[in-house]
Amino acid sequence: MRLDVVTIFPDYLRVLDLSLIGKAAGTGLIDLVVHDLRDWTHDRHRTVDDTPLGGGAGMVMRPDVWGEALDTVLDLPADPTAAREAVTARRGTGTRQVLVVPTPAGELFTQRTAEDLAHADQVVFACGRYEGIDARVPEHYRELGVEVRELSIGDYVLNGGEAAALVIIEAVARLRPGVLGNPGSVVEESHSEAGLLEYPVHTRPVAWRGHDLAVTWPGLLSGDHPRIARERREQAIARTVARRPDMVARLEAQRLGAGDRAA
Ligand code: 6GU
Repeated sequence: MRLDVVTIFPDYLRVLDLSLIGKAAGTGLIDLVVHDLRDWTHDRHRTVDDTPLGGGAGMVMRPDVWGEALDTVLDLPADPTAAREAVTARRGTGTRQVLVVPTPAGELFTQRTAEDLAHADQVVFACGRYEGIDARVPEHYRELGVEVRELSIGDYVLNGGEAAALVIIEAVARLRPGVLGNPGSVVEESHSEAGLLEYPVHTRPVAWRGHDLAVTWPGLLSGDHPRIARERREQAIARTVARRPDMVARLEAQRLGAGDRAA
């Protein structure tokens, strides 16, 4: 899998060199390239932004600079007709390229989105700063037939897309075969399938600072695996009810939907 990040802060992504993803990059499982957007400017000041048309606060990133950068990284000709043909041809060969634009105004990035992106051949991240990237940029690549995902990692505001790109890269890369040490930990974790949070985990010592698992969770030490599975599921449900009422509402909606189909 090829990952490209275009940013005005390439150093921001250097932490990836220290991570599992950086190690995967070393083995060729993941090919990660970070690009400096300013490499596609032509003026002395390497300008990437301008004031918002129609007025308002902050600065907006220029579409011309982004266009040249993304044509290069997506390997597309600048001419829209030729680009459209290149995209169609590539899709015909089953090659999947996705342009991800991190933005607080995007659709919510979830484990489902990560699972989907993990099937792509190339994911290109266009990291905006200031008030964002000129809206014609994602529009243009969508018109060319490129799969474009404008994604938000949650309901809060960051100063730029770089931290969001780091989050998305880690969530996606660990789903690729060979990137994570233990593939079992991919299936049992929170948000994977059941729509429940993960149950609490424990290790030795059995008694620690007055918290004795032999007292609070005798089932855990019983060796009775059906009982352990049952108690873990109860814990997962209790936790989800307490912490994530939104997930409980979705579970109930799903169950109602299934019942309607059965009736
Ligand atoms: Cl993807 N970008 C920014 N700037 N802020 C965010 C975000 C993304 N997701 C949540 N907040």
